[in-house]
This record gives sequence, C-alpha cells and structure tokens, in this order.
Amino acid sequence: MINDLPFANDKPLCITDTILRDAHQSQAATRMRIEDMIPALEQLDEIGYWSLECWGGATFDSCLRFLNEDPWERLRTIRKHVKKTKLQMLFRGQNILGYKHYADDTVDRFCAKSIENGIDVIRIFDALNDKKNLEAAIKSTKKYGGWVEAAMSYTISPIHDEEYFVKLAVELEQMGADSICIKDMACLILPEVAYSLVKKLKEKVKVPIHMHTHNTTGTGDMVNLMSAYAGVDIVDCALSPLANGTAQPSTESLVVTLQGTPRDTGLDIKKFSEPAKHFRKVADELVRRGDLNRKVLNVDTNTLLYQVPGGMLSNLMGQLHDAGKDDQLYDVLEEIPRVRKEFGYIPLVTPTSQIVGTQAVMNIIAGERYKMVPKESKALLKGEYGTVPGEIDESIRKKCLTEEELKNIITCRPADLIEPEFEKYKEEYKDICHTDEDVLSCALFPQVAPKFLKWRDDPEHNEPPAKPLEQILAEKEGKAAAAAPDNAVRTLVIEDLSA
Ligand SMILES: [Mn+2]
Repeated sequence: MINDLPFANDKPLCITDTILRDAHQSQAATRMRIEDMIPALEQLDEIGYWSLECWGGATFDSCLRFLNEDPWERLRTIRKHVKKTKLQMLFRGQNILGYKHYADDTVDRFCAKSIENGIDVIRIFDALNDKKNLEAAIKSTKKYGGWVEAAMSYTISPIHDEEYFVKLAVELEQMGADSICIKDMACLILPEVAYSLVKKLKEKVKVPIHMHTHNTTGTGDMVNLMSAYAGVDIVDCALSPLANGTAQPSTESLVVTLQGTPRDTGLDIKKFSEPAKHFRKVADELVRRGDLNRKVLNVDTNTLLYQVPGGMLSNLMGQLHDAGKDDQLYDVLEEIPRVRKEFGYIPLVTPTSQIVGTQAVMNIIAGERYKMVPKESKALLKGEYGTVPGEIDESIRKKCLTEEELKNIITCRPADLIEPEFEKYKEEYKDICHTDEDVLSCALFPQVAPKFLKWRDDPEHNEPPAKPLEQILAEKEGKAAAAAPDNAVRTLVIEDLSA
C-alpha cells in the first residue's frame, strides 16, 4: 500500500491553480477574459488552494492588446470575488512585466500597486538567474508586505547541475525569499531529476519549495508526484478543462492520486465539479473564438530530443520557412547548443530563447557564423541583460562588438546605470493617465497602453486597440477559419516561449 512508501514530508501537499494565468496562456494565447472567469471565482475561492495564479506579463499585455480590458481592473475584480485565497502573479525581475530593464523606482511602484490592488504572492524570476536582477523586486515586495517567491529558471547544461540550483536556492533564501520555485517553464525536468533536486533543496533550504512544470512532454504528472514524494511543499496544477498538453497537469488528478496518503491535499474532490463545468464551457468557447486548438493537448517529445522549448521550435520553423530554408532545420538545431555555450549557457526562456534561436538561424542562413548579429545578441554580449551563468566565449564577443563596446562591458547590476524614471513617465503620459496604475501600464506597454486608455476614457471618439469580441465572432462565422499549419509561428506565448 502506498502508505508504506517513504514520503520525505508528511504535511498536506499545497496546490496553486493556474487556470486564471498559465493554463490559458499556454493553451489559448492568454485570451481568457474576465467575463469568462467571474462566474467561477467564488467557487475557486472555496476549494482551499494555497494560491490562485492570475496575473503576469502575458495576461497584462493580452488585456491591453487583444481584449480591450484594463489589467488593473481585472485584478481588482478577481480580488473582489476571491476573498480568502492568496492571489499570485509572475514578475520578470528588473523587467517587471516588460522586455527591458526598468529603474528601481518603477519596480518599486509596480510592486506597491500590485499588492495594493490585490496581489499576495509575487513569483520573481530572471531569465539568466542573475540574482542582481531580482534584488530590487524582492526588496520592494517585502517592503509592501507581499510574499516573495523567488524562482529559479530551470534549464539543462553542463553547469546547471543539482549543485548549481541548490546553491542558488540557498542564496535566494538569504536574500529574503519566503518560498523558492523551481520554474520549469520549458518542460525539461524529468521525474527522477525532480525527486533528487527537491530532496536536496529540502535538506538545505528552510522555506517552502514550489514546483512549476508543464505537461507538454507527458511527464508533468510524474514530476509532480515524484516531487511530492521528495517533500515538495507546493505544486502548480491547472483545473482539468485547461490542463495538460502545453499547460500544467490537472489538479483533480493529483488530488485523487494523493488521497489517503501522507501527502493528501485535504481538498474535497467534489468542490472541483462546478468550476470545472464552467471552465469546460469556457474552453469550448475559446475553441469557437479560434483561440484554442486542441492540438496543444498532444504529447510533444521534441523538447526531450532537442532540449529546445516547444514554442521556440515552432518559431524557428517559421523563421526558416520565411527565409525559404526549411531544409536547414536540423543544421539550426545543431547550431543552437553551440550558440548557447558561446553565450554562457543561458537558460532558454523569453527573451533569451529568441536571442539564441535567432542567432542560430542567422549563423546558418548567412553561411558564416556571427556574420549577422542582431542588436539583442550584442546587448547580451555587452552585459545589458545581466551576468550569464557560464563564461561568454571571448573570441565571439570580439567578433560581434566594437573596440569601444568591448571596453564598456557591464559587470555591475545593470539597473544601477538607470536613473530614477517614474516621475518622467508621469510627466510624459500626464494627459492620458489618471492614476499611477495608468502610468505603469504606459511605461510597460507604450505601444498599446496609451491607445487603450484613450479608448477607455472616451470610447465615442477613439478606436479600441483590438476588435470587439462580437466583431471577431461575426467574422469567424462568416468564413470557415483555415486551420493553422502545424509549424505556424505561434503567438501563443508572450511570457515564456514554452510558458
Ligand atoms: Mn509556465
């Protein structure tokens, strides 16, 4: 009987449900609307989750760009209905929710406003695992009374062994983390590896350990179960209607699996029925709107073969197709590990996955390595994103940068070079912003937020950023939507390529 098996922890396993964030980000291009969520929010609040993940870069961006929704209003609405359960968000360190480094005062304002509007737990990560890029967000989250969950971007490389992650976790705990997340955004971690890593972390770290994986490769349930055996405190799951495939393993499956064991979650399986019924309708609706293709539920083992996140692979195929070089895919797949090594074994997660992928494609189609070097590659080599985990190949750096640039490599905390900027943003957007929340939307998403705010405040005289839903549906019904080819470039994931 399972009770005889050793569990390295005899406390109930806690669950974070991702149905309001990563589940629909991974399966349906982050297109779930607040109206799709509201009818089930109070039921979700009754379940007894450790937290509900509901906010992050992609949800924020998608609200403004595609859904004509104010992301801050969404958060307040969720908070209004979810009174007991902690609300959790994903935060990209010094990039906040955007794609560049912001000054510390903007990071501070964002933490303050997120917590003020209802967030309890901020999961903070950096694509390079550069701790310097987490410092400001950790400090500000604590200052405003939030729970800091420091995340380690999980990856596989000769330097990313168990020792590396244990050392990193210990340092993050010393920096003030209230919990540590193993963020396996690319679905790379295997059950045995997860078991061993969690076990070591439980020996060396006092704060709770939180596992985040996906089920793209069909290994997610096993990773979560093995993590539970090893003593993990919290795991991410998604309510069944949007679980599995590119999203998280299903909540209900894990809850029943652990029933009667020392890690029994204590959650009542009957309480999932009503919200699941609701979100099944939402999933069907997302299919009807053309935002969800059930193909994402298929097991895809390419990630295991190439260690390249699934979303990154489809982007590469798209880039090669546009260049008329479909036949060079395997050359590119062999080039990726070389570029990654030369760039210091950076984890492949937005934005580093695009940087490595694009550089590998250019190296192959130009017929000469580093003949074409995009500005993002240069920025990485200049240290603008922070310190890479390994060593940058100096011969490559010399080939890509000018003499002047080579003399000015950034080795300090990149944000120390950015002057306070929040007052400047306030001044710049003063005609369209009423609140600091509005200013933050504009600072983070300058291409879409101003347009959204103008429409929000005067819909009579301004166009919304996106077509209204009724119009999208009318157009869909008018023409049978052509099925996207398997290798189409996916807009699916804005936040992490594989999410
Ligand atoms: Mn994820």
